Amino acid sequence: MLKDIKEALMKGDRETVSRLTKKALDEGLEIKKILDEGLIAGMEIIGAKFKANEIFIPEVLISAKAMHAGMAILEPHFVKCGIKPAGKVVIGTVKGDLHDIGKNIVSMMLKGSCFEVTDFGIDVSPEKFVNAVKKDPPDIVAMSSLLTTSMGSMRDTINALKDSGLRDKVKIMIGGAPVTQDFATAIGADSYARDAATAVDKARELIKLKT
Ligand code: B12
Repeated sequence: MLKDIKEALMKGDRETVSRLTKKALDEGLEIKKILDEGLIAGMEIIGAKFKANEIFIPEVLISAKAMHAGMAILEPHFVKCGIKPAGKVVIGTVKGDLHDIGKNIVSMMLKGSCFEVTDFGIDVSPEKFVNAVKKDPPDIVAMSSLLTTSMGSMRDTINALKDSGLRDKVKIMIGGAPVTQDFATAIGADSYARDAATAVDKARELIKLKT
C-alpha cells in the first residue's frame, strides 16, 4: 500500500493518493509511516529525477499537488490537544522561496504535538516576521528555505529582529534541504533540524530553554 501511495504521488495522481492515504489510515497504519515511506519517499524520487533532468517543473508541480492532497487527509488525524499549547510558533518559507511541502509537514507535526502554529505561508519577508514578533511574540520563529539563493533571507530576518530589539524575545529554528547546523550557527539561529520529527524535539527543547 505504501509503495502504491509512493507511485501514485510520483504520477501526480491526486485522487489515488487521497484514496490510498485514507485507506492506509483506516487500516491502522501509523501516520509517520505513511508520511515517511509513502508521501515523502515519493517526493524524494521526484527530487532526484528533477535533479537529473529526467522530469521538469510541470511534473514536479503535479506531484507536489498530490502530496498536498495526501497531507490534507493526514492532518486531522494527529492527536487532539488540550487548551494550553506546548508553545507558540510562527512559521514561514522565507522571502524569495516558494517551496512549502517540507514547511507544511513541519507545521503539521508541530500542530500534532500540540504547538499553536501560525503559518505565514511562502515568500515571507523579514518585515512580516518582525511585525508578527512585535504584535504578539511567539516562543519560536521557524523558517524554511529550499533554495541556496533564499538562505540569505534567514540571516536577513535574524538581523531585522536584532535591529528591532526583538531578537531576545524569541527562539529561532531553521531548516530545509540546503540548511545545515553550521549555517544555523553562523547566522545566529538557536536551533536547526533536518526533518520534521526532529523539529518537534528541537522545538520542545527550545521551550524548555525559554522557561
Ligand atoms: C517540489 C519542488 C518544487 C516545486 C515546489 C512546490 C511546493 N509547493 O513546494 C516547484 C515546482 C514549484 C519548484 C520550483 C522551483 N525549484 Co524546486 N524543488 C522541488 C523538489 C523536487 C522537492 C522539494 C520537496 O518538497 N521535498 C520534500 C520535502 C518533504 O522535503 P524538504 O522540503 O527538504 O523538507 C524537510 C526538511 O528539509 C525539513 N524542513 C523543511 N523546512 C523546515 C523548516 C524548519 C523550521 C525545520 C526545522 C525543518 C524543515 O523537514 C521537512 C520534512 O522532513 C526539490 C528537490 C529536493 N531534493 O529537495 C527541488 C529544488 C529545491 N528546487 C530547485 C529549484 C532550482 C527550483 C526553481 C528555481 C526551478 C526553476 N528553474 O524555476 C524553482 C524555484 C521557485 C521559488 N522561487 O521558490 C532546486 C534548488 C537548488 C538550489 N541549490 O538552490 C532543487 C534542490 C532541485 C534541484 N536539485 O535542482 N520546486
